[in-house]
Amino acid sequence: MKTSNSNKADISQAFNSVRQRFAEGLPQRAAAMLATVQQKSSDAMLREIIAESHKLSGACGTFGYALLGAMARQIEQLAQAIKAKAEQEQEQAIPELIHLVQEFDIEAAQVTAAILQNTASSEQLSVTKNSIWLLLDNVALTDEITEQLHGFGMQVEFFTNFTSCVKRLTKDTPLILFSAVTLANGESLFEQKLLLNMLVKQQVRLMVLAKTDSFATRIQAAQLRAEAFFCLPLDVPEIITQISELLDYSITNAGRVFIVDDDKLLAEHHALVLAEIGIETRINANVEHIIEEIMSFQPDLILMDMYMPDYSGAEIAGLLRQYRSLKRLPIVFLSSEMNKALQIRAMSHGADDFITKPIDDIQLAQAIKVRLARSLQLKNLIEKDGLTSLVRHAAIKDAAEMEFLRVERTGKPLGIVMLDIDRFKTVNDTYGHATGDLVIASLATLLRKRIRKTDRAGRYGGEEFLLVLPDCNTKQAKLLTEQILAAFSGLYFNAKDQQFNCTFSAGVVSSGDDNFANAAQMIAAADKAMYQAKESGRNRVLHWQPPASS
Ligand code: GH3
Ligand code: MG
Repeated sequence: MKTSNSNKADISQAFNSVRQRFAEGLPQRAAAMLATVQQKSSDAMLREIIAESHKLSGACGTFGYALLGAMARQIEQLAQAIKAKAEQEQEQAIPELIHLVQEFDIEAAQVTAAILQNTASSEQLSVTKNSIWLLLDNVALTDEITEQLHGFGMQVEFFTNFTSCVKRLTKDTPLILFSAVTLANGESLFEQKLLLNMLVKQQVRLMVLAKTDSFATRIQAAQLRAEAFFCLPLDVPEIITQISELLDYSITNAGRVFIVDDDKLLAEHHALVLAEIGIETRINANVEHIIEEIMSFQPDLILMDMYMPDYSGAEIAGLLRQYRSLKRLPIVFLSSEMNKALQIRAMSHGADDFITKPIDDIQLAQAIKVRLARSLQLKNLIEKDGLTSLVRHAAIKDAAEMEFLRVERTGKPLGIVMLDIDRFKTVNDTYGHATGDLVIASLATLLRKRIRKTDRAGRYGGEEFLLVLPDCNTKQAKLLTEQILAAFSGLYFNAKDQQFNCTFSAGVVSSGDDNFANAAQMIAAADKAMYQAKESGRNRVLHWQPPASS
């Protein structure tokens, strides 16, 4: 009985893995079919389309992608019908065929995106909207951005005029609209009242592309709450980074608030109010353990009552500021208007701000939300690297040390991965530094997409990255890194009319592999394994082996 169950499990696992590989290859097959159908109409072209769509419709059905299967069948039938027509009539029917293949291409990208998210982590399953709409009339640019975004499993739709975008908005909502300020026909985004209203109502985040950089245009964009402003010539990696940042932020992070209040009921009430707007909270359980509690929760802001019987809020703020890693953590006091003198004293102890009581729930939530957003923004600017939006060397090392301390408390293994792009110098030398930057930014985006919410990724050096994976043993860390490697080597970059891809080498270690004294030793071990991966041929993930005892 047991055997047959485990057999079944094996078979279903194997099936899933094949299904996944099929899905991963779909976008490329769809893209190839699109390229074929866009060639000059000929019998050979049609035969190719018929053969490929026939194969795809069968396989899609087998693997449970019914819609894609049906779409492929439609393509096949139309191509058959066109092939049967006289040559002069064929020409007219081709646009419809191209249209069907384009739709297939978009749907295939979406299916793959969903699969990638499933394998990335179960937490990402809850992600519903991952879509970006592009409103541009520059076809080459649209293609370039779309291709990049598809590579990261994002869903992209594009529009070439404002009206079609408005129509679509009545049916669906993207997370982000990336729109040109003016179109070639003279229409301006700023005049599209209906569209702009819909964006506000549906809480779509707006990024704009202007032809030139001017104060007046920037102010107008700011009035529309555009969150990013780009000009020609476009820095595509920068756009991708900002889009992925906005997405990550919208999906995962409304920030965390740590509440310190001796009145437990009040603290719980505040926690509920903040939870309502998606902010994660934790209440200080024991003031004498406050440092440990803060270190383990990693809040983005502290909300503290100023008057507490045992210790004043100002004293506790002073205590927190003695810890280097807590020096920048914003502390907001709840205090009454009466006590200006006390407020000033609290400021001198390192308080950042006051929210004056009495305050109703909505005001409190709004007040915290605004401060939190600002604080996250500043934290990002300080800690994050501009090209990749990942935390920098010092911050990722700090994160590793912090997680290492947690291992001692929880006993759960910590995985550390060091990875470095292979022969990256050649990429720079062959395709230029800007393309090299694009490769780095792409790997960063992929890392962010592929790791769990509790994992951390940092840019350790130029083309070197560090992953910090709590509750992850060597085997799991290796598997994850291998999946990332497979996805990365499947990303194709275009430069100088050529297509190329890259690989990386990685070293993996887990806290259980040896008696490590700190995270720095684990990082050194991961680094060593990474160099062994380089020496043994690159494009691989090796785990650290303790030196053979003599
Ligand atoms: P290996 O497979 O052994 O890692 O070879 P490699 O060529 O990747 O390694 P090497 O260390 O010789 O070269 C790394 C290059 O990465 C050198 C450096 O100029 C480049 N680099 C570092 N940071 C950046 C960056 O931010 N952008 C770009 N475009 N290049 C960078
Ligand atoms: Mg390298």
